[in-house]
Amino acid sequence: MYPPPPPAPHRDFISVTLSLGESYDNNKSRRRRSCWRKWKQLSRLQRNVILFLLAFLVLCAFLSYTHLSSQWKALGGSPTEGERLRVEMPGLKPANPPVLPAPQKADASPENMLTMLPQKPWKHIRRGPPRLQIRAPNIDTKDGTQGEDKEQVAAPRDTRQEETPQRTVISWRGAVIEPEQGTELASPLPVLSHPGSPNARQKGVIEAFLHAWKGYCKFSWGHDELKPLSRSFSEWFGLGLTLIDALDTMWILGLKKEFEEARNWVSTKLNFEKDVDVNLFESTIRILGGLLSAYHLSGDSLFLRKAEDFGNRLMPAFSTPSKIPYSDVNIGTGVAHPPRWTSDSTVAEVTSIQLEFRELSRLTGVKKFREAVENVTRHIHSLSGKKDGLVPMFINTHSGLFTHLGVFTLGARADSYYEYLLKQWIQGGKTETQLLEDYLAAVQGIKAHLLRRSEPKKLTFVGELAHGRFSAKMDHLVCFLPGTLALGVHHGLPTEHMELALALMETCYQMNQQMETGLSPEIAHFNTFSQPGLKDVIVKPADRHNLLRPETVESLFYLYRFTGDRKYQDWGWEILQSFNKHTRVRSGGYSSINNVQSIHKPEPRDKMESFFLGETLKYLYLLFSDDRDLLSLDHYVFNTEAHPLPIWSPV
Ligand code: DMJ
Repeated sequence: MYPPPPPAPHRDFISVTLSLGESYDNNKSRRRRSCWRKWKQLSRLQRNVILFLLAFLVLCAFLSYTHLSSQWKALGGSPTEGERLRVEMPGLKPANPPVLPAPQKADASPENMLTMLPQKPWKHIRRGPPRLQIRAPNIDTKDGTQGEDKEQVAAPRDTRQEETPQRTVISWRGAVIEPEQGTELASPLPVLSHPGSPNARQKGVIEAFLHAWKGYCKFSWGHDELKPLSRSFSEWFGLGLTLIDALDTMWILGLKKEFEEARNWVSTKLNFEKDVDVNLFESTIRILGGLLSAYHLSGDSLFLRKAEDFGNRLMPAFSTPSKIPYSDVNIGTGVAHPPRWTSDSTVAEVTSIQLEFRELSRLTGVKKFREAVENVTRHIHSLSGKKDGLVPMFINTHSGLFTHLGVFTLGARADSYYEYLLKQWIQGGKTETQLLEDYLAAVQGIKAHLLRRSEPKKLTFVGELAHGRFSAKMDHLVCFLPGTLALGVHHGLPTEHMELALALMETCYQMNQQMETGLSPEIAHFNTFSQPGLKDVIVKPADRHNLLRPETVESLFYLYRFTGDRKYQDWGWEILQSFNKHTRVRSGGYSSINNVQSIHKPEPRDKMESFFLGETLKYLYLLFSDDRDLLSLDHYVFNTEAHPLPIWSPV
């Protein structure tokens, strides 16, 4: 009924039969016979495939053996687990690849794809040992005869030891910046051993300092600021601000007698149990910073005790809904508050107290100091409202959000945010990569949005941006930037930052040099159009005052340290002479002036700011030194008030 099935096509199969549980028969000849019978039953193709597989296995076994034995010989021992795995699994990557992993993405914009590798060191500066004696903290070396508090502070502990910093790699525009290893306590604490006799220019600074100090001692001893013309004083916090700000300068300049007298005042008269409001930022950078530096340089634990007391009194400022601190705190009552007209704080103020509180934490072992300020850093790191790393000028203490969005400056209210990103990264032994990321992003933001060139000299300047509109206005405060950029390059950041530093240094010098008095105005505007007879720097009547600020000479100090170019010393010398000519008051002290464009009527304002002694004269003295180990920048980082703090030693 059905057609017969078609003949089956001929096929060869390789069949593998696993016969489990077959009983063992000890009859060898029977087993041999049945194997042979089975072999004969296989087709030719089946037999060839089996023979080929066997030959391949033998070859593999032989090759593996020779490779392994040569590796063992080379290592002189048996293979490690990792090596065994790599032999067995050739695709496995080595645990420690000899090259760094591909740089992580920092900014995907095409302009940021420029290659920066390899990092060329900028005219390498010898990084010798610091000119410091290393000795244990001096627990009350002073006699304490004036009834000072003899209570001992807890021995410095390294709170950071509890953490093992992660070794991560940051990339920026293709540059790979590898953080250094973790940090350890810089203990025993270093003490400055005073170097040989000062040179002629340094003597000029000492003379200026002593003249300023004479006025302070005569007319305002123990008060905040000297009013040199009226031969009196002004109070801001009522805490001997100038005296504390000047302590480490006296130590560095070798003014031992003056230092000793000031130290006695701190010991017997400085009392923080006072119903007085202080500005958190200003008092941190000047008082806390000043006391910590005095402690490090002198080794006198009095200063650390005072610093810890003061730090504790500032802590209520951080008790806000957002943990972004209020601008002011009463150190007697512990009541903190924002300014009367707003609940905002200034961004530079809340981000430029970290070096000091972190150091206080490290020295005392009290974690809350560090935690409070690092909360702020973390919060701002992840906050929106920035423009390519540039931050707005205000932040709200309730919401924790930036306010007054869209206005960007490197001047007042934002300046030291950028400075402290870099300096904290350095302080912490270059392990905190978020700080570095933010700093590098900000430098790119400056380049992308704030740089222009003036006419006729084509000076590079840093302007401001307000809601997309560029303004050719640059505060003298911005002149911290060349020094900070150069410091970054010294610590391994892209050498292109140095090009910008050199250009901006020239600009800051011109801001002084193009004025009749040789002193910079508080704010400069730059001429960006080519018009005959116009200079690069234009000054508006309201901006032509000079407050004896340090920023130009601060940057000159860094630039001279890193380049060795003596023109920077010469520029600093010119500026010191201009201060002497136009701001010096005969009876003692120096005064800020109203008009840098008039040599006949500079109009003294009758005030000597504490930073003239704390910063301006200190940076000038260091600028004129040819000893790179005098407060070596590999061992110290200066806070924004020029108080040197130790870099936590790399392990
Ligand atoms: C100082 O108190 C500090 O340098 C601060 O960062 C800016 N203002 C003055 C000096 O100009």
